[in-house]
Amino acid sequence: MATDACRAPFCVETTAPGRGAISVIEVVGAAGWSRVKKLIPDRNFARCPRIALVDLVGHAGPIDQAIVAHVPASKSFTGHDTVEINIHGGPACVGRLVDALRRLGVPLRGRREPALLALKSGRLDLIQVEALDLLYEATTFRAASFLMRQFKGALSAAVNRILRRLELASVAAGCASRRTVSRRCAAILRSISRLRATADLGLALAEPARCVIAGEPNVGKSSLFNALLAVPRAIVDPEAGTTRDHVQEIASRQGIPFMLIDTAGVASMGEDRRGAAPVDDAIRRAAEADSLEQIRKARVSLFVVDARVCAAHADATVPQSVVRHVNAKRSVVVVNKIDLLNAQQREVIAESRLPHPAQPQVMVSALTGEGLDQLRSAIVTALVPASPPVPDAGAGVFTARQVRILLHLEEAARDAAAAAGLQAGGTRPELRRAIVLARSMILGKAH
Ligand SMILES: Nc1nc2c(ncn2[C@@H]2O[C@H](COP(=O)(O)OP(=O)(O)O)[C@@H](O)[C@H]2O)c(=O)[nH]1
Ligand SMILES: [Mg+2]
Repeated sequence: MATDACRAPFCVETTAPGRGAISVIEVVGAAGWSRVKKLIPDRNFARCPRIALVDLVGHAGPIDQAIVAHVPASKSFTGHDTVEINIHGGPACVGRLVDALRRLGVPLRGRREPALLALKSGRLDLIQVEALDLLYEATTFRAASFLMRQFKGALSAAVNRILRRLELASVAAGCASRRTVSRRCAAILRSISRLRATADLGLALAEPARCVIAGEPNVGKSSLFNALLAVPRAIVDPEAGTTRDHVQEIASRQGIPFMLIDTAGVASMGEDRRGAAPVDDAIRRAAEADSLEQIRKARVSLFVVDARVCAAHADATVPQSVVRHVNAKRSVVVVNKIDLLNAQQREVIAESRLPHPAQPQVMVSALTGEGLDQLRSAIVTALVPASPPVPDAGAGVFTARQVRILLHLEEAARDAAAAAGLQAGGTRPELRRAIVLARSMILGKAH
């Protein structure tokens, strides 16, 4: 197949940029091998071994000692001739090699390029490419093994099974009875719905959801952030307004990763700011604006309130400016500093529901660690609200694109089931639409 890669080789930095013992640069494309050989002055190498330790020398002098491996098109995962170059890690060696390759007509491209090439040559489907992309970034073992299963084709196989059943139902629509076609469509619809139910967990595993810690200054947000991470990452101080820029770190619970974000917080409306220096006030306003932006972007919000304030007046806890941004389903009210309360005060707070009755409320002490386990569980429940059939065992939906197509597919299957109840042959347009959708889910064709 004459593709771009055959005509114009390119290279990618497979390993993450930065310092490391080894960096791997891949040169993809038929002409790549002959270009790389121009960097190898060793005459013995002309006998062309598949893998060798060699000195690389470019236009500006020595580049590095490298292990060079030639993977022919038939064996490479892209379906194209590939040269894998292992050099010492670090920006200097990599920079010199990339520069030398560029001068030989081998430009540097993005890390996704080989996978996209594999998609073009039919070695991978789009679902597998999506899984591979996310696998590079996986932060928990559970997420990595889930994504590896999808990379190996679990979800593609599940969608392919649905696709085959849709095709059979479409054929049956021309000859079978109304009841038979209707029953088949209903069964397909159930399979699609089951697959869609895996999305919450699949999406949560695939990428760490943003989980913001919000609330007024000094309620203990940074203390809670540190306690949940179990490292003193953010600065804690009795003085209000210590945190300004937001600070973020990946955390996880039950193998579900989330990006915990500590914010400056949002002060109560009407708070007295007289006497504040104009510069301080400007910084505080910028920090508040950033906090609100973080709340807006977050999938889950933890609204921290001071237990003593709650005990004093049960409703004056979360500023209205913050409540406006709350998605009641995906937020948790965290009553912090309960170590400072007596038993009677604790009881009063435990019975109150703030600020929405539907919101989960957890009582904690960032100082003593009390209640932190319940808080971690509450975060997981907020991330994965329903308890779906766990996709760890098999196929799972894991990108917004897949969910979008699956919703359309479900709708088409439902319409087909309804149409089949009236007339078997009437299901054909809906089934055809469903077939196109199922194919586009696997192959990424426009629908
Ligand atoms: N007693 C008690 N003090 C706490 C607790 N959490 C935080 N603090 C204190 O409250 C003050 C403000 O904490 P900080 O985390 O900086 O609050 P932030 O402004 O919301 O980030 C500090 O003096 C902390 O030591 C807690 O659970 N119990
Ligand atoms: Mg803080």
